[in-house]
Amino acid sequence: MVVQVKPRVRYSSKTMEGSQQKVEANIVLLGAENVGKSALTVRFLTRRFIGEYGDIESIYSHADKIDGRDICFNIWDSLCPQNGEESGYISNRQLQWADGYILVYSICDRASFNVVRQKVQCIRQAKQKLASTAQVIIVGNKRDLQHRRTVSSEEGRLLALSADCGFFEVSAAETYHGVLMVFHELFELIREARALKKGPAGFKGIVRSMSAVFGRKRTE
Ligand SMILES: Nc1nc2c(ncn2[C@@H]2O[C@H](COP(=O)(O)OP(=O)(O)OP(=O)(O)O)[C@@H](O)[C@H]2O)c(=O)[nH]1
Ligand SMILES: [Mg+2]
Repeated sequence: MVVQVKPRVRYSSKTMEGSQQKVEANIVLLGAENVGKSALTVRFLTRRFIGEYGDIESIYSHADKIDGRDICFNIWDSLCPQNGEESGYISNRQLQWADGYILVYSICDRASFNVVRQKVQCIRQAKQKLASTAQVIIVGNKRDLQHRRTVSSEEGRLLALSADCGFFEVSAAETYHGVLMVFHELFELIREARALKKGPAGFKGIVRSMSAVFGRKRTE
Protein backbone atom coordinates (compact mmCIF):
# COMPACT_ATOMS: atom_id res chain seq x y z
CA MET A 1 0.00 0.00 0.00
CA VAL A 2 1.13 3.56 -0.75
CA VAL A 3 0.18 6.69 1.19
CA GLN A 4 -0.03 9.77 -0.97
CA VAL A 5 -0.76 13.48 -0.53
CA LYS A 6 -0.87 15.82 -3.49
CA PRO A 7 0.21 19.45 -3.25
CA ARG A 8 -2.57 22.04 -3.04
CA VAL A 9 -2.35 23.69 -6.44
CA ARG A 10 -2.85 21.60 -9.54
CA TYR A 11 -3.46 22.95 -13.03
CA SER A 12 -4.02 21.04 -16.23
CA SER A 13 -1.32 21.80 -18.77
CA LYS A 14 -2.31 19.42 -21.53
CA THR A 15 -3.55 22.15 -23.89
CA MET A 16 -0.47 24.28 -23.32
CA GLU A 17 2.07 21.50 -23.80
CA GLY A 18 0.06 19.39 -26.18
CA SER A 19 2.36 19.83 -29.16
CA GLN A 20 5.58 18.92 -27.29
CA GLN A 21 6.92 15.44 -28.08
CA LYS A 22 10.04 14.42 -26.15
CA VAL A 23 10.33 15.85 -22.64
CA GLU A 24 13.28 15.69 -20.23
CA ALA A 25 13.14 15.91 -16.47
CA ASN A 26 16.18 16.18 -14.20
CA ILE A 27 15.47 14.64 -10.81
CA VAL A 28 17.77 14.60 -7.76
CA LEU A 29 17.27 12.14 -4.90
CA LEU A 30 18.43 13.60 -1.60
CA GLY A 31 18.38 12.43 1.98
CA ALA A 32 20.38 11.06 4.87
CA GLU A 33 22.58 7.97 4.59
CA ASN A 34 20.94 4.56 4.29
CA VAL A 35 17.37 5.77 3.74
CA GLY A 36 17.02 3.98 0.40
CA LYS A 37 17.82 6.60 -2.25
CA SER A 38 19.66 4.04 -4.38
CA ALA A 39 17.07 1.35 -3.71
CA LEU A 40 14.31 3.69 -4.97
CA THR A 41 16.36 4.66 -8.02
CA VAL A 42 17.24 1.08 -8.93
CA ARG A 43 13.64 -0.06 -8.36
CA PHE A 44 12.41 2.60 -10.78
CA LEU A 45 15.08 1.82 -13.39
CA THR A 46 15.01 -1.99 -13.26
CA ARG A 47 11.84 -2.90 -11.27
CA ARG A 48 14.13 -4.87 -8.93
CA PHE A 49 15.24 -4.63 -5.30
CA ILE A 50 18.76 -6.01 -5.03
CA GLY A 51 19.43 -5.36 -1.34
CA GLU A 52 22.87 -3.72 -1.27
CA TYR A 53 23.85 -0.79 -3.43
CA GLY A 54 27.21 0.51 -2.16
CA ASP A 55 27.88 4.20 -1.75
CA ILE A 56 28.16 5.28 -5.35
CA GLU A 57 26.84 8.60 -6.66
CA SER A 58 25.49 8.33 -10.22
CA ILE A 59 23.36 10.07 -12.79
CA TYR A 60 21.21 7.70 -14.84
CA SER A 61 19.15 8.37 -17.97
CA HIS A 62 15.93 6.45 -18.33
CA ALA A 63 13.47 6.50 -21.22
CA ASP A 64 9.82 6.19 -20.23
CA LYS A 65 6.37 6.79 -21.70
CA ILE A 66 3.59 8.62 -19.87
CA ASP A 67 0.20 9.09 -21.57
CA GLY A 68 1.77 8.13 -24.89
CA ARG A 69 4.46 10.79 -24.55
CA ASP A 70 8.19 9.97 -24.59
CA ILE A 71 9.92 11.11 -21.42
CA CYS A 72 13.61 11.08 -20.56
CA PHE A 73 14.25 10.95 -16.82
CA ASN A 74 17.76 12.02 -15.79
CA ILE A 75 18.12 10.76 -12.23
CA TRP A 76 20.88 11.89 -9.89
CA ASP A 77 21.19 9.37 -7.06
CA SER A 78 23.18 11.48 -4.59
CA LEU A 79 25.23 10.72 -1.51
CA CYS A 80 24.66 12.40 1.82
CA PRO A 81 26.92 15.49 2.22
CA GLN A 82 30.36 14.65 3.62
CA ASN A 83 33.39 16.70 4.67
CA GLY A 84 31.65 18.43 7.54
CA GLU A 85 28.93 20.01 5.39
CA GLU A 86 25.57 20.34 7.13
CA SER A 87 23.14 17.52 6.39
CA GLY A 88 20.63 20.01 4.92
CA TYR A 89 23.27 21.22 2.43
CA ILE A 90 22.53 20.92 -1.29
CA SER A 91 25.28 21.73 -3.80
CA ASN A 92 24.87 24.60 -6.27
CA ARG A 93 25.32 22.13 -9.11
CA GLN A 94 22.35 20.11 -7.90
CA LEU A 95 20.25 23.22 -7.29
CA GLN A 96 20.90 24.54 -10.78
CA TRP A 97 20.46 21.16 -12.48
CA ALA A 98 17.27 19.92 -10.86
CA ASP A 99 13.75 20.26 -12.21
CA GLY A 100 12.55 18.23 -9.27
CA TYR A 101 13.67 16.65 -6.00
CA ILE A 102 12.75 13.45 -4.24
CA LEU A 103 13.56 13.98 -0.56
CA VAL A 104 13.84 10.58 1.10
CA TYR A 105 13.73 9.62 4.77
CA SER A 106 13.27 6.28 6.46
CA ILE A 107 10.13 5.87 8.57
CA CYS A 108 12.38 4.11 11.13
CA ASP A 109 14.92 6.92 11.39
CA ARG A 110 13.78 10.20 12.93
CA ALA A 111 17.12 11.89 12.27
CA SER A 112 16.61 11.25 8.55
CA PHE A 113 13.21 12.97 8.75
CA ASN A 114 14.91 16.02 10.27
CA VAL A 115 17.37 16.03 7.38
CA VAL A 116 14.44 16.20 4.96
CA ARG A 117 13.07 19.16 6.92
CA GLN A 118 16.41 20.97 6.45
CA LYS A 119 16.53 20.13 2.74
CA VAL A 120 13.03 21.57 2.28
CA GLN A 121 14.26 24.87 3.77
CA CYS A 122 17.36 24.88 1.60
CA ILE A 123 15.31 24.27 -1.57
CA ARG A 124 12.81 26.95 -0.60
CA GLN A 125 15.59 29.55 -0.23
CA ALA A 126 17.31 28.45 -3.44
CA LYS A 127 14.05 28.63 -5.41
CA GLN A 128 13.66 32.28 -4.43
CA LYS A 129 17.27 33.08 -5.26
CA LEU A 130 17.31 31.26 -8.61
CA ALA A 131 13.69 32.04 -9.53
CA SER A 132 13.36 28.28 -9.95
CA THR A 133 10.12 26.33 -10.31
CA ALA A 134 11.66 23.05 -9.17
CA GLN A 135 9.12 20.68 -7.62
CA VAL A 136 9.51 18.49 -4.54
CA ILE A 137 8.14 15.15 -3.39
CA ILE A 138 8.84 13.88 0.12
CA VAL A 139 9.11 10.11 0.42
CA GLY A 140 8.96 8.09 3.64
CA ASN A 141 10.67 4.84 2.64
CA LYS A 142 10.85 1.41 4.36
CA ARG A 143 7.13 1.23 4.92
CA ASP A 144 7.48 -2.54 5.28
CA LEU A 145 9.27 -1.98 8.64
CA GLN A 146 6.12 -0.90 10.56
CA HIS A 147 7.34 -2.46 13.81
CA ARG A 148 10.36 -0.14 13.76
CA ARG A 149 8.47 3.00 12.76
CA THR A 150 9.50 6.21 14.57
CA VAL A 151 8.00 8.78 12.17
CA SER A 152 4.22 8.67 11.79
CA SER A 153 2.53 9.05 8.40
CA GLU A 154 0.81 12.13 9.81
CA GLU A 155 4.12 13.90 10.47
CA GLY A 156 5.28 13.24 6.92
CA ARG A 157 1.97 14.40 5.51
CA LEU A 158 1.99 17.59 7.59
CA LEU A 159 5.53 18.50 6.56
CA ALA A 160 4.58 18.03 2.91
CA LEU A 161 1.41 20.09 3.31
CA SER A 162 3.25 22.93 5.05
CA ALA A 163 5.89 23.03 2.30
CA ASP A 164 3.41 22.45 -0.55
CA CYS A 165 5.20 19.27 -1.66
CA GLY A 166 3.88 15.90 -2.71
CA PHE A 167 4.12 13.06 -0.19
CA PHE A 168 4.30 9.29 -0.45
CA GLU A 169 5.09 6.47 1.92
CA VAL A 170 6.54 3.49 0.08
CA SER A 171 8.64 0.40 0.44
CA ALA A 172 11.34 0.11 -2.19
CA ALA A 173 11.88 -3.42 -0.86
CA GLU A 174 8.31 -4.56 -1.41
CA THR A 175 6.71 -2.78 -4.36
CA TYR A 176 7.58 -1.35 -7.73
CA HIS A 177 4.22 0.34 -8.21
CA GLY A 178 4.57 2.80 -5.31
CA VAL A 179 8.01 3.84 -6.52
CA LEU A 180 6.72 4.29 -10.07
CA MET A 181 3.96 6.56 -8.72
CA VAL A 182 6.54 8.78 -6.99
CA PHE A 183 8.51 9.41 -10.19
CA HIS A 184 5.43 9.84 -12.36
CA GLU A 185 3.77 12.23 -9.92
CA LEU A 186 6.94 14.32 -9.76
CA PHE A 187 7.03 14.42 -13.54
CA GLU A 188 3.41 15.65 -13.58
CA LEU A 189 4.28 18.42 -11.11
CA ILE A 190 7.27 19.47 -13.21
CA ARG A 191 5.14 19.51 -16.34
CA GLU A 192 2.48 21.64 -14.66
CA ALA A 193 5.07 24.07 -13.27
CA ARG A 194 6.59 24.48 -16.75
CA ALA A 195 3.17 25.13 -18.26
CA LEU A 196 2.42 27.73 -15.58
CA LYS A 197 5.76 29.45 -16.18
CA LYS A 198 4.82 29.74 -19.82
CA GLY A 199 1.43 31.00 -18.59
CA PRO A 200 0.87 34.42 -20.23
CA ALA A 201 2.24 33.29 -23.61
CA GLY A 202 0.17 30.13 -23.40
CA PHE A 203 -2.93 32.11 -22.53
CA LYS A 204 -2.34 34.55 -25.43
CA GLY A 205 -1.90 31.54 -27.67
CA ILE A 206 -5.30 30.18 -26.60
CA VAL A 207 -6.95 33.59 -27.13
CA ARG A 208 -5.32 33.86 -30.56
CA SER A 209 -6.54 30.45 -31.63
CA MET A 210 -10.05 31.20 -30.31
CA SER A 211 -10.07 34.40 -32.38
CA ALA A 212 -9.04 32.39 -35.39
CA VAL A 213 -12.00 30.06 -34.85
CA PHE A 214 -14.69 32.56 -33.81
CA GLY A 215 -13.42 35.70 -35.57
CA ARG A 216 -12.59 39.04 -33.93
CA LYS A 217 -15.30 41.17 -32.35
CA ARG A 218 -15.92 44.13 -34.68
CA THR A 219 -16.02 47.51 -33.00
CA GLU A 220 -16.46 49.69 -36.10
N1 LIG B 1 13.41 -3.07 4.76
C1 LIG B 1 13.76 -2.21 3.82
N2 LIG B 1 15.05 -1.96 3.57
C2 LIG B 1 15.35 -1.06 2.60
C3 LIG B 1 14.37 -0.40 1.85
N3 LIG B 1 14.99 0.42 0.98
C4 LIG B 1 16.30 0.27 1.19
N4 LIG B 1 16.54 -0.63 2.16
C5 LIG B 1 17.83 -1.07 2.69
O1 LIG B 1 18.45 0.04 3.33
C6 LIG B 1 19.86 0.01 3.11
C7 LIG B 1 20.30 1.32 2.46
O2 LIG B 1 19.74 1.42 1.16
P1 LIG B 1 20.40 2.34 0.05
O3 LIG B 1 19.48 2.35 -1.10
O4 LIG B 1 21.81 1.97 -0.20
O5 LIG B 1 20.35 3.76 0.82
P2 LIG B 1 20.98 5.14 0.34
O6 LIG B 1 20.10 6.20 0.84
O7 LIG B 1 21.24 5.10 -1.13
O8 LIG B 1 22.35 5.14 1.15
P3 LIG B 1 23.68 6.01 0.81
O9 LIG B 1 23.89 5.98 -0.68
O10 LIG B 1 24.78 5.33 1.56
O11 LIG B 1 23.43 7.39 1.32
C8 LIG B 1 20.14 -1.22 2.24
O12 LIG B 1 20.53 -2.28 3.08
C9 LIG B 1 18.80 -1.53 1.61
O13 LIG B 1 18.65 -2.91 1.32
C10 LIG B 1 12.98 -0.68 2.12
O14 LIG B 1 12.04 -0.16 1.54
N5 LIG B 1 12.75 -1.58 3.13
MG1 LIG C 1 22.99 5.31 -2.29
